[in-house]
Formats: sequence, structure tokens, C-alpha cells
Amino acid sequence: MWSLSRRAWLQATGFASLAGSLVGGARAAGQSAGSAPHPRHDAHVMGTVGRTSPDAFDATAYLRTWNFSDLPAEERSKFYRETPRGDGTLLREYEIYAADREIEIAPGLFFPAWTYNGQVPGPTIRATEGDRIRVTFRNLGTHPHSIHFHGWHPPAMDGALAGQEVHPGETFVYEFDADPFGLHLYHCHTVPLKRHIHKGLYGAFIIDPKEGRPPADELVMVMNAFDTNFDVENEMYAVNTIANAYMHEPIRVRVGQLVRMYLVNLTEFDPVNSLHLHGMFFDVYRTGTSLTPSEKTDTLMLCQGERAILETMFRYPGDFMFHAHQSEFAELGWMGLFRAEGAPTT
Ligand SMILES: [Cu+2]
Repeated sequence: MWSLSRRAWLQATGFASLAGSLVGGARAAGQSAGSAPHPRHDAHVMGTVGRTSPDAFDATAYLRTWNFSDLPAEERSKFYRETPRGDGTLLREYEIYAADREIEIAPGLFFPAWTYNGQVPGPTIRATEGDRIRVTFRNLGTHPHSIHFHGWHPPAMDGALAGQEVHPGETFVYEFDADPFGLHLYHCHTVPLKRHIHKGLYGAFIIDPKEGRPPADELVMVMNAFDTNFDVENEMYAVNTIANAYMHEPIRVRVGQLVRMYLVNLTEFDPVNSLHLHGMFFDVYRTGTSLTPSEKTDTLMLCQGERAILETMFRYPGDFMFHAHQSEFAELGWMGLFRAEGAPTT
């Protein structure tokens, strides 16, 4: 079991950006009063050193996976099936289970998570407005859990009311219509809630409008964080669990192609999280159900549980940084790169 203070953890995992700053500061202090006190940053490599194993969780594959689309057909059918209905909609059936599992959240750093289907975030669930969703939930973990979906559903399907927790070894079937369209989420709603969510029981839930959205390269991005020493404060922040995953393996996009990010904030213990994208602006469709963007910005702040769909088009090839605009979060793992390829559009 890891039990590290924030500072010890930084040192242990080699967060070079902070280490570089400290080295630079020491050098600056040694300079004469007359010289410019500008710190040097010789070792200014941002982020973690080394890689996590992609065998257990592949952060790049997660971006573009929904309804278990990463699995071969036969394997996929064990977890996801769709059946046409008479009215043109689909019955979408999911097999979701809760399981305790140690997950690697930074190179060599393991967190004792509670997971949906062995991964954090859980599998992305995606339907079209009007579809029927049926989720068979098995609790294979050691604590009571549930699944609480955002969106319209009757109270019996809420997963949050008294007596609705699913005990270890038990099964419950959630069934409801996909309504309304928008970017939603799902999470465990068993008390103590902050612990059950923070341990990793959450995922993205996308409902597409019937008429669809314009074609785009679509990415699921869940802002999350981990309290590795259980002091009700996070030691590590990320988008999609693994610190700096996309610094090491930039998200590849095409210049001139519409990029749509499904951004969900499931950070526990901090009231807000944010995303800032370098070198461009994006359209924002905030939590709700609308096809009209509410703003055009380069920085977005979301409260815990809030979501936003972001759309943009890269104009120039090259690397574009994105990160939480809370500097502390960024330096504790929540930073990545887009790598745009293709000829400039302007
Ligand atoms: Cu739970």
C-alpha cells in the first residue's frame, strides 16, 4: 500500500518540472545581487519519467472507445449487444461489473481502485436519443456499490436511494430510455459518496441527438485525480487517469478536421477542475442538451460532475499543449499534448 505525502510522491516519481524549478531556484540564489535573478531550467522536462503498462489500461485507446468498440466482435458481445426495435431505435445491453483492482496511475505507482470492468474511468456508454438502455450490473467487489446514471429515469433506476446499493455478489438490472441527448456521466452513488467516486467508480455516458452531430474525430476525456495516501487531498491529477499519458504519447489529430472532445469532470476533493488548450479557441456545449454552443473560449472551468463538449479545428501542424489551468494540477500530472498533422489551413 502506498502512503506518500504530496512532496515525497513528487520526488519518488521524478516530476522533473518541479525538480527543475527547485534546481533553478537554488542556482539563482547563489548568484550575485547585481545579476538578473532569473532561474535556470536546465532539467525542465515536464511530467513523469517512464511509462505505465498499456496492457491494463491504454489511455490512447480509451479516448476513442465506446460501447466496448476496442474488443474483437466475439469478446465484445459478452459486454455489449444491440438489437433493433420496431420504431427504428436500438435496445443496447451492457454487462458492467464492479471489481477491486490495483491500477497504475503513474509509472510504478499503483492505486487500490474500485473499478467498473477493471478500468478507471469505466467503459464509455454511448447511445442515441430514444434508444433503450439495459445495464446488468454485477457487484464482484468487496463493498456495496451501484450505478447512478444522469438523465431521465424513474426513481427505481436511480441507484442512489435508500436500499438501492447492490451488495457484493448481487446483481441489479438498470433499464431506462436514453434521454435527453447530451454528454452525461455515471457513477457509484453508495455512501460515503466521495470515497466511492474517488476510488474510481465513474464513466462517461454519451447520448447522441437523433439527427447526429457533424462528423468529427471524437475523444473522451475524463478529468480525474487520486488521493494516494487517503488524507482527503489529491496527490495526482490527470485526464483519463494516467499522469501525463498524453505528454508521452500525444493525441494525434488532423489539421483542418473537426475535433470533438467529450470532457467530464470527476475530480473528487477539489471543487473545480479546468482545461486550457494552447494556440486556439474552441466552441463549448456545456452540461445540458443543446446543439448551440454557449461560448467560444480557450479555458473552461467545470465543477465536479459538470461536463462540456468542446469543438475545434486545428489550423496549424505541430504540438499543442493542454492542461488544467490550476498550475498545481498541471504539475501533478494533468498536462498533455495534441499533435496535429497535415498542411496548415491558413
Ligand atoms: Cu461504490
